[in-house]
Amino acid sequence: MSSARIQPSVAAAAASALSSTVKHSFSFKFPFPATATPVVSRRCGIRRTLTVAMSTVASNPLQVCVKASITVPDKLGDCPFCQRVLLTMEEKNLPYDMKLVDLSNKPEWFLKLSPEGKVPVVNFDDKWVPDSDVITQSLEEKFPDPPLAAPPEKSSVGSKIFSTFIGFLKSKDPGDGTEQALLNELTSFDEYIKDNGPYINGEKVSAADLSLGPKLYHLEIALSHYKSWSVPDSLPHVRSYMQAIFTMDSFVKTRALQEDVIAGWRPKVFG
Ligand SMILES: N[C@@H](CCC(=O)N[C@@H](CS)C(=O)NCC(=O)O)C(=O)O
Repeated sequence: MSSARIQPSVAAAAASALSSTVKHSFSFKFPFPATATPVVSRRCGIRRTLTVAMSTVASNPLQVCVKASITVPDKLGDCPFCQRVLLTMEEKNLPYDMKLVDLSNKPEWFLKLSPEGKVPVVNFDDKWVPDSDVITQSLEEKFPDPPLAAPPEKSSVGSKIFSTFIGFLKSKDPGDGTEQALLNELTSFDEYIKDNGPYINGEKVSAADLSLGPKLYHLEIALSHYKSWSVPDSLPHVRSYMQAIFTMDSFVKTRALQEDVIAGWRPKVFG
């Protein structure tokens, strides 16, 4: 998909020109050049990045609250569930408007629309909906084209990798079996991809990959940093799968900064 982001140098002009909802389609004319830099506007204490995706479907951008970076101002943060939702919107060519939320100091406006205080939350028909499972399901129902749903038996492929990764990351005892538990899950996944790949649902990327991909990205960065560990060469299909997902345009556009992933896991490692 093509996308346009608006330069910070014109942010002030853009912020006054654009309301909180940016209406656009292919016919929308930007008064300034499209670049890969986000626009950040501040209004009523709401820090907002306007990301404008050109879609063949002319519709209002979806409003999505996501975690803000803790290392760089006004950047997307390191929430794999937020990235899953953003990836789904990107793959469905849906325009969206991100609201960056500082989770270490949750603003009042955010707690009003997300009483649990969690991201992601997305506004559908004037209702704020939490939970990436629910949000991605709703996106599939409301915007079925292109279809991303995988059959239920495939949706759970690789689903234990994230929890076993966290177990190993937190472990302080090299002999407690947590590394082996992760290796077992990765080995099953390697065999699955070898027989069914290159993606979980076969030839095409599906919602199952958009859920697992961000978690593998966290696994790679956090285990490399905190344990000097990487997916072994003996699991080539996992490695090529990760490479394929991490280099997708939509993934590159929505991924967290490495510094944020490292900082985000620090309390789990040392806490
Ligand atoms: N099951 C939820 C999990 C969302 C979640 O745990 N988000 C984290 C950020 S990665 C969060 O908002 N944490 C804030 C908090 O717990 O205070 C989903 O899939 O959306």
